[in-house]
Amino acid sequence: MSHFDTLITNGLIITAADRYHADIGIKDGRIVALGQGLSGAEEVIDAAGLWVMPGGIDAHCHLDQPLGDGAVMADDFETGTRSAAAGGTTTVIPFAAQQKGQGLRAAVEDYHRRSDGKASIDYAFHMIVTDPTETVLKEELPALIQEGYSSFKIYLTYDDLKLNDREVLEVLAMARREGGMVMIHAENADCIAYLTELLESQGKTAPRYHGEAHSAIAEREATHRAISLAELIDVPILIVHVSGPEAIEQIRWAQGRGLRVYGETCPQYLMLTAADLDQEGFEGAKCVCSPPPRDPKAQEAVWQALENGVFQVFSSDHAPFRYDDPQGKKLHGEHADFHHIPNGIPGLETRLPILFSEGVLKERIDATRFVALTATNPAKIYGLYPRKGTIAIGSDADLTLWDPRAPLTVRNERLHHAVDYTPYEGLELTGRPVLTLCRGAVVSRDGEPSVAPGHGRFLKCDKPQPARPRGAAKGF
Ligand code: DUC
Ligand code: ZN
Ligand code: ZN
Repeated sequence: MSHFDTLITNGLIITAADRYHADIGIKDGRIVALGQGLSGAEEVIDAAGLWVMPGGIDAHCHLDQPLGDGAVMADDFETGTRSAAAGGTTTVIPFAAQQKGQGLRAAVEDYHRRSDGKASIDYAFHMIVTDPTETVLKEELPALIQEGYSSFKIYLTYDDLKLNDREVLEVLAMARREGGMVMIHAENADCIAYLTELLESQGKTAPRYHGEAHSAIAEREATHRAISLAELIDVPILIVHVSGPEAIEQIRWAQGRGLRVYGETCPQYLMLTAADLDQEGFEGAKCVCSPPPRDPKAQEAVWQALENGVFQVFSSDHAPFRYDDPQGKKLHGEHADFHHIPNGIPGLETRLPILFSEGVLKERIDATRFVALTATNPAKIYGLYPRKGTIAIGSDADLTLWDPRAPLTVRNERLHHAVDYTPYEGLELTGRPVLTLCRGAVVSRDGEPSVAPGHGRFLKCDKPQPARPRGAAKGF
């Protein structure tokens, strides 16, 4: 009988800490050996010339999320996870979203029904808390955090999602007591509403004005407020989808003062600008997302913050709406005011190739930081480490083999999501994930999904160590 189910030989292994040549022995979906000259396997994969990295963790994506306004997400767990796998990702963490008036447990149960048996890669759930009633704060959230749903997102904007400052404080105090990780969408709702009305009163309703309404100042103010509220409670937070220098400065300031404030950014803030919203006709709607892409100086600031450690996490914020679809971007027709356009852009499959090509190969970040940002840090921050996010004995055999020389042109027709466009059409990249394994099974080969839906398993998350408060018990 063979020692191993699979051996990956001759590859250059890259983790968040090291790079070295070694073979990887896999048994029952786990890594059981790392060494040189390993032998005795059912299947041998020769990785000569390839880089072997932990499979990507996309810790912020939206799949089959029910929305109250008639819009429908194009991707469910089947199409979303096959697309993620083709792009080198082996775990996704989408959101079980509470509707106002709904219990949180009901939202989680509903999301299990939506995902059961459909995913081709592993998945955990964050929650979205929109209605922090006493039952939610005192009973449902503490129990759910204990049961493996240890992170959740709150919003400071969007009428149907936002919490006021008092509610944020109550939620943060609960997170501190229970050990949950709080993700915050930081934009100032009143600033956006004011600017939206002003622009509309001047007849400025085209998609490009979405960028003006979602001012970077509104993002900066909300980021600072989120940090202040978290400092008051003494609890770590993570600011999601940071778009530029204004918010980055706030996060860096907080980190400089020793606060546990983490930051996340996404490919759209590296690759798109306000000019992408300003296209012929309604085309700009394809790039409407919040916060919006800004300008080349903002892109540069985002690159720097990836390099210098202000950001810990790089996610897609995949929010899939078809363009030519009355349930998608054209929910209110092709002449809709910008603020009626569903927010979000697709990116599950392009997230890793973009950062690999534009970040690693262009030497803006090194390969170990790429691994930290795309796999190891999200695993640690959301309670999946060391099962996920690294290459170590005992970890799940979630691996992506990269050909660092292969050219890759992004074409929507070659992607595997159910969205009818990519904002990166025609983008020329270098480096491709040529083989992706999730728990030892090949889930994509040469950019094509290769596993049936249902391979993916639900993951319970531990209470994350980075969610622990800094110290002094405050009696909250
Ligand atoms: N903004 C969000 O907050 N979520 C989904 C997509 C987006 O653009
Ligand atoms: Zn958000
Ligand atoms: Zn999002």
